[in-house]
Amino acid sequence: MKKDDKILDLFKKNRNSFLSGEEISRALGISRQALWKHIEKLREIGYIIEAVPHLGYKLLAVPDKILVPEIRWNLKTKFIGKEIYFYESVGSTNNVAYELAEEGAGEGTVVIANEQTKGKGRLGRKWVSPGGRGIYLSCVLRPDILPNEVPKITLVAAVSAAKAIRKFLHIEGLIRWPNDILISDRKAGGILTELKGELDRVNFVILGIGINVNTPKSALPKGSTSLKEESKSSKDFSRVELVKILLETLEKEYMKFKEDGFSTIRHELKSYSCALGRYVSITTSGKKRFHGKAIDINDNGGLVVKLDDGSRKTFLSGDVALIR
Ligand code: BT5
Repeated sequence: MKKDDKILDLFKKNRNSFLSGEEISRALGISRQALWKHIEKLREIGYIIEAVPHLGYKLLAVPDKILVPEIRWNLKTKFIGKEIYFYESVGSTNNVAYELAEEGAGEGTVVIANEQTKGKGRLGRKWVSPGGRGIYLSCVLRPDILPNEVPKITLVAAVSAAKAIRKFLHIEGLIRWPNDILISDRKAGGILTELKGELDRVNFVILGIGINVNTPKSALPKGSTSLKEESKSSKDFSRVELVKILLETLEKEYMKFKEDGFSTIRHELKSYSCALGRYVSITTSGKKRFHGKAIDINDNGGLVVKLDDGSRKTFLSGDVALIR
């Protein structure tokens, strides 16, 4: 644990009492002067720490920001989020994570930003990422799979995001295959998976997840929504809390996928899927459009559609629009 994290940990374990400077310094093995510098640094970030002569220090309030020590505190993961890079503003967290992965960043390294100025969707599309409102994070993964299996990672992430939203808010987050998170048929989150690999080898995968948490509809593209809008809450939600749940859920689902293969994920994916049983239109990357009823998600994560002419077609990627 870093020194700042340790100080915060001590404060949080002693929420209602003062801790003397001597006690804290001793626990950390640093001088009183060094402790004072750490306290000043935490105050600059926005922590409100009371200091009373002869009594010591007490943590009064944690700032409502995305703070790495807050994400790390009590985070129940083994490798996802053990290394976290935070940026106040960045082009795209996926690009930063990609560069870090090229430099050797380990599996589970997370890049998170308060704002993205060039947030990316699939196929060169944009992801609107206003500051201070949403979650924009990317995770470096190094799965031992073939490149053609990487789309399954998107599905693992979609299940994780939908589950995390349900745990956090008890709101029904559904998955619009393959990478959209919808609430009441409106898009509240998306996933962008990129990879570096060769024909038969994956070097690394960058898994990008965007969730509109407190974002007002007015700041979002038409047809999209946020958790705050859907819950009709007047208060903002804690993005840090949701990030923690998301990272913990992602690690669990990813481990399931690595250990047991795709079958368990497929089962969950089907139960969270809003397209199954509905009449959809699906546009492939070649801009060809098909219509039919979505009937299954197969063992490879492909969407099986019964087309209007009665034939069945399995899609491995594409954009789905729900028609009825
Ligand atoms: C996605 O693409 O949905 C992938 C989104 C991934 C975003 C994360 S944030 C962290 C990481 N860093 C990045 O740079 N990206 C990832 P796609 O299925 O292509 O959807 C893109 C379309 O969604 C756009 O063309 C808009 O129509 C719509 N859209 C854009 N911003 C949105 C938002 N904030 N909420 C809902 N819909 C949005």
